[in-house]
Amino acid sequence: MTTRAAKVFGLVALGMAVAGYGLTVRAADDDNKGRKMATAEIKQAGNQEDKKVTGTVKFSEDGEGPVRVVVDIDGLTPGDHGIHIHEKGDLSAPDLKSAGGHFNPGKHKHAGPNDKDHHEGDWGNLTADSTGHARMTAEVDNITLGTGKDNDVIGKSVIIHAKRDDLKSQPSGDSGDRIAGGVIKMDDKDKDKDKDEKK
Ligand SMILES: [Cu+2]
Ligand SMILES: [Zn+2]
Repeated sequence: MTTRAAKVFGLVALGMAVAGYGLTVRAADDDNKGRKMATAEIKQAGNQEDKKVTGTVKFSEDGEGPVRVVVDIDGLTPGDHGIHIHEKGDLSAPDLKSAGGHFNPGKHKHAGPNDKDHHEGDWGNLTADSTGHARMTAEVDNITLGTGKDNDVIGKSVIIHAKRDDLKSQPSGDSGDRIAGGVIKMDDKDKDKDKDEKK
């Protein structure tokens, strides 16, 4: 009994000590409750024959924080490719035109992600290396996951283009054909509970 009580006290003391340094320690269960995760599985457009573009765009958000985005794509032509969130989750057209224009609930102009005024869906360019692989991470504060607000991206799509986004041509950066895309869907929480990454 004594030993166990001492152990519990020790843990509490540790938690308080860490909190004193401005860090937040939460149990894994609490962490999962506050975290929202979504994924867009990227597949190549029906009209693209010679390339095999595949990959994922993963979204996560803790509480009210920014949305963290991790893009991981293979099968691209080396170089820059425009990448955006588009306003519709309809990828039925072989050229992906059914996805509509850039996600733009705030009625902005097309630009780069670092420009003051830009579409909520403007992520700029994804750069593929010589093997066709591209990875991009970002933290964006102008979109939300599953909130039902205007800037909720669940049910929208991520589209990758054949060419570089020039970050200025209206309405979409002159980035050419839509070569691949995926619909943004909330992850199945029960499925992800066990394989959640530890921080
Ligand atoms: Cu686009
Ligand atoms: Zn745009």
